[in-house]
Amino acid sequence: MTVRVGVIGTGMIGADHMRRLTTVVTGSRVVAVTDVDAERARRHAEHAAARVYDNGNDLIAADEVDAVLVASWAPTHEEYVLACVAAGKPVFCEKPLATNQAACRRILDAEVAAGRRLVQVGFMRRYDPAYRMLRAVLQDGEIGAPTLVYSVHRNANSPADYASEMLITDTAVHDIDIARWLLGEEIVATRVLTPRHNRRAAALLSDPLIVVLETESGVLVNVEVNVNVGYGYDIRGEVVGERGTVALGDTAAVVLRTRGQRSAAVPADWGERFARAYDLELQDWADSVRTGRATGPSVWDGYAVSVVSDAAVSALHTGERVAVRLIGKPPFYEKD
Ligand code: NAD
Ligand code: ISE
Repeated sequence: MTVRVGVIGTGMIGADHMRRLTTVVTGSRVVAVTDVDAERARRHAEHAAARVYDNGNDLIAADEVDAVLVASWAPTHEEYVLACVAAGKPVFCEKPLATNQAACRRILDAEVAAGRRLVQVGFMRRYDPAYRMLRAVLQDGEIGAPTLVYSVHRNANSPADYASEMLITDTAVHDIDIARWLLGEEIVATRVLTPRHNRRAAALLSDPLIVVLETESGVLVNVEVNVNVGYGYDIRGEVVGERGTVALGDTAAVVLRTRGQRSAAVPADWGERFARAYDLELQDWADSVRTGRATGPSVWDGYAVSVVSDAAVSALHTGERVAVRLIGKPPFYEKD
């Protein structure tokens, strides 16, 4: 069976995901497209030979659409994901699942009421081969029990309309999710520290930030969010254990040595750094739609990350340590 996908939002990542679903992923085809920028939707639909819909709700309801990929702006995610769940259609939603914990909770409750996994969230780092190897080392027990995690998330530039809270809600959400996944435990509290402002960033943007996360067992996760570093897209991660450490390796395919210098390229952006991870996450999603067995980042992961990110936004505003309170447990479905 070929999964017939409808795509909502054909901006930067939506268009790239369309290309993947059309030319990289096996067993999927994009049949329907919509965007509030109708011209953009038409242009991308033409490449994929897909039909253009006037709006997301019509696309979700269409008989020709088996599953939906939501890559529109974050404030629109809740409405579309809820509509997919109500229609019983599997949905891949780009991060964040929704803009706050109350909205994520509504989606979680809706999926639980539907009684089966329908939602996958776009936390693609879980599919990155390097992060997977790092997690395997941790699980082998090679470095002993973890005590500290360092996570560096640097972007070359941030968009002009970026607000300080977005360093957390749009960027650090990846680090929050990967820390939970690597350590296999939830975050219980957070603090946010604000170093001197990077003058490359907009005057009112609190950039960079240090987000400190505390886990259930007492591991401290130190996240540097730094979104105007200019030199490229730099993602680093290291876990310190009781008798060793494990860190992500360098991403460069080659290292140049010449004129007394040694150099290696830094990826330009997320599209380059995580290209393979995006391929694997969408292949996994398409496979899960076909088999009915979903294993990717779940609605619970989307909810848990949003509770932490809401707490971190509050910590940014107050300067206080803020406790994280998750309500309930990851849902269990008979079919899982
Ligand atoms: P973008 O602005 O380039 O694209 C968003 C598109 O959605 C635009 O074309 C816009 O016209 C369209 N849109 C907005 N509201 C809509 C609506 N109601 N219905 C249909 N279309 C609508 O943004 P982007 O960078 O592609 O980001 C989109 C989403 O993907 C965001 O949630 C973002 O956080 C996420 N994202 C994830 C990653 C990742 O690494 N996983 C990377 C980039 C973006
Ligand atoms: C973007 O939306 C992403 O999700 C990228 O992975 C992240 O690095 C970037 O900061 C976000 O703006």
